[in-house]
Amino acid sequence: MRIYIDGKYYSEENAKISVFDHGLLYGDGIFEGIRAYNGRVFKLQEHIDRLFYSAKAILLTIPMPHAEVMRAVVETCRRNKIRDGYIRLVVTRGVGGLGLNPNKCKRPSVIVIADRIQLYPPEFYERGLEIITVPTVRNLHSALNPAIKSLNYLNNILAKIEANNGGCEEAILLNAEGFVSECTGDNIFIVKSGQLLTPPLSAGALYGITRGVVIDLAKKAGMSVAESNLTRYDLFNADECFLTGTGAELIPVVKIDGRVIGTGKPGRTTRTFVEKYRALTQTTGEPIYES
Ligand code: PXG
Repeated sequence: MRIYIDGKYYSEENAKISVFDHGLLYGDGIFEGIRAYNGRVFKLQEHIDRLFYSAKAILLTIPMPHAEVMRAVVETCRRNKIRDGYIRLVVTRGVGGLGLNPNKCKRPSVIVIADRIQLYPPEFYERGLEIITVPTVRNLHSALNPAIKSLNYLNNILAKIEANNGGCEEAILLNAEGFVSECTGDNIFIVKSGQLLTPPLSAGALYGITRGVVIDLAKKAGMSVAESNLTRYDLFNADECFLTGTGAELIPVVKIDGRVIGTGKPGRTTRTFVEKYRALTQTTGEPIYES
């Protein structure tokens, strides 16, 4: 495997960063998780835009322009002969001292890892997931805005541990007001009386790229879509529920906190979105290889 770090490509053994990098010392940095399908990088522009938005929010200057970051992602895929894969793009604050002052970090580091994708088991999609609400509350947007895809994922990790301890793969996080925000690595949607509903960003959700694609697909299909605050009660009484994320794509949810959702099987609307999303991933994106 060849890994991109600051303009150079290294073998797995030699791809190393300093123990003084503030990405390690303080979780001071940002990242993106991107997928490649069928020789193309899916929604690359959107991921790079979000990376730059995250950077702006934490006053981090990415030391290269958008186009160059895009080229680094595509070139890393090419050098690793990726057609279908998973790309992790990381920007750290860089090497500094043992104090938290980021001004001591002279140059942020840009890292691109492109690997084969570890797909979720097919039964997740066929049967649907059972998920639970966990005690860990979503970060306050006035403290650390969950819209920032930062290297500090402890809020999500704690929720994931609590889900796992409860025998579930995924957790629903509520925000401090008790409204549904999202899951640990996925956005959440419900279908109710023909309408598609998902929490707004102000509820503590990440501006998910898969979320955006699903909203567009729904609007194109003439479906009513609303970004509105949802309570657990709304989830329990939904006709259908599903999660969206780059890694997961769309996963149906069939049980929440012991309540069966809809018929207890993946719903028809959810299955339609799964098919449309998969078709899009196979036919669109930034080409990795010259055609
Ligand atoms: N919420 C959170 C907190 C996330 O981290 C999403 C929603 C979905 O966003 P996208 O843009 O992917 O639709 C994410 C994204 C992983 C992995 O390795 C996690 C994500 C993306 C890719 C891989 O678990 N999370």
